[in-house]
Amino acid sequence: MPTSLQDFESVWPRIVGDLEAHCKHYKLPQQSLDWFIKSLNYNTVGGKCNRGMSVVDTASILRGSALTPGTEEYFRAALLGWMIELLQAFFLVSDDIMDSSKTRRGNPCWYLAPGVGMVAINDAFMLESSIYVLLKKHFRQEASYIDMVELFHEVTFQTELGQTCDLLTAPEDNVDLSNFSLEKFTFIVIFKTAYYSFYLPVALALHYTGAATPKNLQTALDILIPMGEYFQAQDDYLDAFADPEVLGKIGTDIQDNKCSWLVNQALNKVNPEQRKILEDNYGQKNSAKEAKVKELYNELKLAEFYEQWEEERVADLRSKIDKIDESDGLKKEIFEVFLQKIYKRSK
Ligand code: DMA
Ligand code: MG
Ligand code: MG
Ligand code: MG
Repeated sequence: MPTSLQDFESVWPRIVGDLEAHCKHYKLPQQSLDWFIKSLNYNTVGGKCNRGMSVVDTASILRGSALTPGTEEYFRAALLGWMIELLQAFFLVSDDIMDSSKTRRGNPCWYLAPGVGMVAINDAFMLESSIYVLLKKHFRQEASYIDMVELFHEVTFQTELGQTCDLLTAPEDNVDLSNFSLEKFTFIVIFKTAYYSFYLPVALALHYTGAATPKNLQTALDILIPMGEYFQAQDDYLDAFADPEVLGKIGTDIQDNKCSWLVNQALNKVNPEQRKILEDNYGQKNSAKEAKVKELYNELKLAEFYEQWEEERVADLRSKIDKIDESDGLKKEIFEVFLQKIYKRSK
């Protein structure tokens, strides 16, 4: 049985308590402490926690029985999961500023919350630094400590490379559709999403249970990177086609001139007149122009095309999972459970 969001969230107050104690040790003035705790709760809690809960679920599958909520073993696996959620919070707070987004998880983006503004930049840094405070406090004595520290550092760097490419391929003042390509799309999504969202949870669980080897980490990577690629294509599809009320965020990719899955597929399908519509309307901060692009997406039947493409990708992932050799310490179930969580998601 996978862990429940309720059990996973039940360990969060203890984590906030640890970070609070660390700040109190430095005699941080109360107003700043209250601010930090408010930012921690606003930005880290309230999402689906798929990434974080996957650490617990993967650890349970690896050891062959579910970790029991309330035990120290559960707490430590969940703590590693919450560190991914902190990393995600750091990325999202800054991503929303850079993407000029308005809402996140059904609430105003943190930088738009009353009285926050650009303090959000420092708040993002603090969310990231919190990971290493917690890792040191709870895992310093473990043989896998330095592997976990290096893993967080490397995955953070990879994500930032992805964000760099995402942002530079989407200049605000220069819409040039010939800049886009599926090759660039693939680099962007693997780096900005797949490493931290898919590889990191499983790699952490392998380190946590002491089962990590160079070989099984590589096998995990070989499946989880394409799974993350699929997940970000889904994110791009939902950006234009999902109900923002359900998704919890309002799409910005068209107005932001993003090299998204949808625009790349559109470019493959357009005739010269349709390409002109894209050129005249893509990448501008204008909702009437955004609506014209969406109209073209409908004309090109991109939603239907996406659904077909999704089936192919999922079939391909299932066949990759099927070929896993379980003798090197992995279980097919880890990847099946992960795929099940995202297949045909609506948020
Ligand atoms: C997501 O890119 C990547 C990171 C590192 C946050 P995105 O801008 O498509 O995400 P979202 O759609 O959630 O703003
Ligand atoms: Mg964004
Ligand atoms: Mg972004
Ligand atoms: Mg998106």
